[in-house]
Amino acid sequence: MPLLDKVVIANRGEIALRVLRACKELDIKTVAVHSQADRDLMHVKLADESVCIGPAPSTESYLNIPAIISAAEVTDAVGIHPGYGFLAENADFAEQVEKSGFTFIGPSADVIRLMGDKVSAIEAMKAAGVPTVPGSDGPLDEDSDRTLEVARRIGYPVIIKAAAGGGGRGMRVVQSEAALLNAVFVTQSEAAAAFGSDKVYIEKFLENPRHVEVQVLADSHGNAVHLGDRDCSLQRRHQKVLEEAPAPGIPDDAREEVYAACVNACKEIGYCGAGTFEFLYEDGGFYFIEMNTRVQVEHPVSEMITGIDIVKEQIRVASGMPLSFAQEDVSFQGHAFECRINAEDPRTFMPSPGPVSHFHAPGGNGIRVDSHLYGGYSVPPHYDSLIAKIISYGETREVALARMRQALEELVVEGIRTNADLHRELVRDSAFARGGVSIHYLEKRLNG
Ligand code: MV4
Repeated sequence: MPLLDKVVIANRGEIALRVLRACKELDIKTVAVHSQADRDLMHVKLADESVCIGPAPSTESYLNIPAIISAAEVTDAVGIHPGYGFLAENADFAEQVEKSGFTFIGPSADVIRLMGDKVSAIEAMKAAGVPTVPGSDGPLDEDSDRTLEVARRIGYPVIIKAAAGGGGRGMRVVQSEAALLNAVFVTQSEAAAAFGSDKVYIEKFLENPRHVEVQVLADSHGNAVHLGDRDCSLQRRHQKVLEEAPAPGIPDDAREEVYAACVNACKEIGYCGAGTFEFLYEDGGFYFIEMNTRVQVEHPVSEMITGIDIVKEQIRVASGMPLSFAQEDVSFQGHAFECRINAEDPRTFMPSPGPVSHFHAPGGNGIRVDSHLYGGYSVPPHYDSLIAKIISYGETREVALARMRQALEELVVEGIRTNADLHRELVRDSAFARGGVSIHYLEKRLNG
């Protein structure tokens, strides 16, 4: 079974460059599709062909499904890689790509849809033996007595979540029974307005968990593997800031048990491609919350500790080929960190676009920089503010962290404001250095 011959990269910035590099390694022709504001993107220059798909606003370009499919048609491409964000988890996009005769580089539209509805995702995972958060095990209905009963059974505090939400959108914590029914009503109304569905569910609210996620890869021949876990607890307003692999301090037996459940779930749901199982980890237990059906920003830390190229595997399995390795071939070695460098004001966190006068990427042993930046490039104001990912690897967590400290010293980004100094502080933070801080640590540190 041959690899796809030509791929449209339906994204921008660092991930578009990351996908282009994987295509080049696989000797696959590349088509960059870009907005009018993105003519100067590095991957547009490096791609074999490029097509302007619309004006700067992403609704008219990177979210413009007909424009992207037309670009595939006019360039005779055969596959479309969605990257992350934009259309990556849009089941209608995946469906239209396939119906137009192209290969969507990701799981089937049906699986994207199943995981997009958090109620059906949890149901599927629970059925496959993945540990979930105690909760309503299904959507809340009109029967408010049953709602009160569910909350009483699991115990307060509880959290109400929109089935169509995810990533922190459409949720509300409830501390006591007196506040429950009103909170359900408000969450339903907000969900109807934001997502066009008022479906909500209840979970026990875990007060001080870590965010630990499991990377998986699966092919269309029934093979599924895991690439270990990542700790993404350092976040601000649901935006991850600094990630690492593996998650520190997790007992081997707990880890192996959750890996086996994730791999089994992939087989049960007919998963194909790269995916991430998101868990809350508290008091030694894993609790599934969501599955992401795309390649993630932080995938490089898993690549560093396994030596596996996740994007190349995505393309292989989308082409109908089997994974290039089996679970027994995966050996986990060392530790990796990733610092997300954003073009943003260090105090207000507001985006700080504009021309980059100087850019110097760090280097040396164990340092990888995934960035589309170059001196003279101007960061457009229309998109996400991620401008670079600095990834460090070491045989031990301490070595990887020391390398990250030095890499951040070497980094130079001039002309725009960035969060580099925040990272320079975090890699010197004693609690972070010990490992295992919770999802609330960074915000508490910033506000305290
Ligand atoms: C939770 C939770 C506590 N208990 N669910 C936020 C993002 C979305 N993926 C799920 N989120 C949470 N769900 C229960 N039952 C706390 C969060 C949460 C969170 C989770 C992961 C990373 C950062 C977070 C920040 C605030 C709240």
